[in-house]
Amino acid sequence: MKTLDAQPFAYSFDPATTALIVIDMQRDFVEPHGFGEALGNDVSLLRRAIDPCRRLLDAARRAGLFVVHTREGHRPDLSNCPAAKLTRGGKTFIGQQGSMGRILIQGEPGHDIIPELYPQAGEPIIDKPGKGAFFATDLHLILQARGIRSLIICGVTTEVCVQTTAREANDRGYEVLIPEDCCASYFPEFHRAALEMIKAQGAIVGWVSDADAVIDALR
Ligand code: TIU
Repeated sequence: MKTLDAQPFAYSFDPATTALIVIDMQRDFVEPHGFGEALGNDVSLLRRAIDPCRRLLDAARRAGLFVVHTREGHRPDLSNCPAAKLTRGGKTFIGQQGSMGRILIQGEPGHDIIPELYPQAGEPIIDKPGKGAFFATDLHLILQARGIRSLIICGVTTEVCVQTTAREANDRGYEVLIPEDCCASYFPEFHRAALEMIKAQGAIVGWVSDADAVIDALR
């Protein structure tokens, strides 16, 4: 077992039953001219998470942790995009043409993971139609087959896909740890509030720490 300083109290995990999940570090969210920017957001706020994620990903790979990546997106014919989701976003809609291809559509350049955090062979990529990584995907099955019990969750955005995935994981019986500098939001106050909610009431959803603490524990 490895133990690290975390909030609201120390967190222990067994690397053999722990997976690192990198949520939606896609060009559409993190790079200029994608979905995130089209929604009116400043992507530089999300780019802060790239370097901590990169360092943690390197450490996790060295320590032999199971690594999983997710991407949010839809089929080109939009058949797995609910009408309620298609109409959101103000002036920009899923499936519209952007400068990195059709927005949040599988197979388009903007849908892919940023080069800095690109998956390696053997690291599953979960394509998900929703915000949570467990909804309408085989993630739970893949984790169960590997005997995974604890998740370290990174990625974007903190209060949307990271938080939704953390809550889904908690309800499925996983321990959840979020390194706060490895996730980010277009709204820094939402990032802070989401992490407060997760660790409140004695880690009601999970624990919060940072990249350096997890990397030290993995050494
Ligand atoms: N818009 C926003 O903050 N997030 C998303 O739409 N998806 C994810 O968080 N991945």
